[in-house]
Amino acid sequence: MTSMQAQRRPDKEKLRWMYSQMVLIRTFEERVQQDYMSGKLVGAIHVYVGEEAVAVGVCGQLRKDDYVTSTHRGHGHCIAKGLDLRRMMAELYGKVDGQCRGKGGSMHLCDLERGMLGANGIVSAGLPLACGAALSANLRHTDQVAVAFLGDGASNAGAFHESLNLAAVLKLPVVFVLENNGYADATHIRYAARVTNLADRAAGYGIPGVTVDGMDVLAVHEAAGEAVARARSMRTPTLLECKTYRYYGHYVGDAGQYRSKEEVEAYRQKDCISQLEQRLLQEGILSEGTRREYREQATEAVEDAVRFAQNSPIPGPEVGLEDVYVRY
Ligand SMILES: Cc1ncc(C[n+]2csc(CCOP(=O)(O)OP(=O)(O)O)c2C)c(N)n1
Ligand SMILES: [Mg+2]
Repeated sequence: MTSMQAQRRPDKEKLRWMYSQMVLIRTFEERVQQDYMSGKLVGAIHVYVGEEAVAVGVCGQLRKDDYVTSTHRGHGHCIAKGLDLRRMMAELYGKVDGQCRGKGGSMHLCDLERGMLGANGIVSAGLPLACGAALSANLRHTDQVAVAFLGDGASNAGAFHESLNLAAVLKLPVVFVLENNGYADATHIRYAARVTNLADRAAGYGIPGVTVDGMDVLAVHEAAGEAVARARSMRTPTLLECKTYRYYGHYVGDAGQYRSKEEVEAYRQKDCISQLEQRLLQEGILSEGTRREYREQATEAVEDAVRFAQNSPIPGPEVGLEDVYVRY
């Protein structure tokens, strides 16, 4: 896609891609949770289940050479940006064939060849990195764009405000994708902000702010298409808020007692995968058969990744100091 051709109305192929990607992310994470709880994975893990429409709707508008910075809840962003499932799983297993040779884990997944500049354990730290990537695109006179995913909690951090201002004044091609899932750990956003739509904060920096239903992948895809086109062709940043929800706790193992079963159930009723599935079945873009095929393919891909991860060796102590220092 060139700058002005950002796709707004997805064709059948793109719709099927969106469906298969959302199913793949969910299947991957359901398995990750199981394996974590049975003690096979290392480090802390935060899953994205329920929020898949945001990563897929946004990344569906990006090129391979566009940049993404992610968060501590990054599996969905990585999969939608095209990272290799085997290497991702090996990283979560702490094995030598992982993206960071097993030394990083869930919060350091990255793949520079695919523009994934990294998940990040520091809340809001991906935003300045996206500004830097976008500045480099401007200096190199390319039309690449950078997307920074962030949470509602991150939007209260200083780096958020500094990054939006910097992007506005330097005309950086960044799309700030604010995944408002209502909570920062156990704190509801109503205790932490006095605006209903966090996208309203964009006005303070003189850039467009847009709020969309983050459970609707088509709405996300359309709004992301406009924001990406604005960044590519006009170097104008956007704050795109997607209202979404995580079905599980803040981290794997968190019982999430700060919210009611009814609240979780209400969001599950609006599930992003079911919504798209119903629509595609009605429009004849999916059949019962292809629906099953996509789900089976996802299960097989995840099984394959798990086998790969299990067969990969644990890194030896000699890799401890590798990749730490760079010699110029
Ligand atoms: C700078 C910093 N402060 C606090 C934390 C601890 N912490 C990890 S995730 C999180 C909540 C983040 O909430 P949000 O940005 O809404 O993202 P979500 O978890 O909802 O995806 C906090 C406070 C951290 N990792 N980094
Ligand atoms: Mg949140």
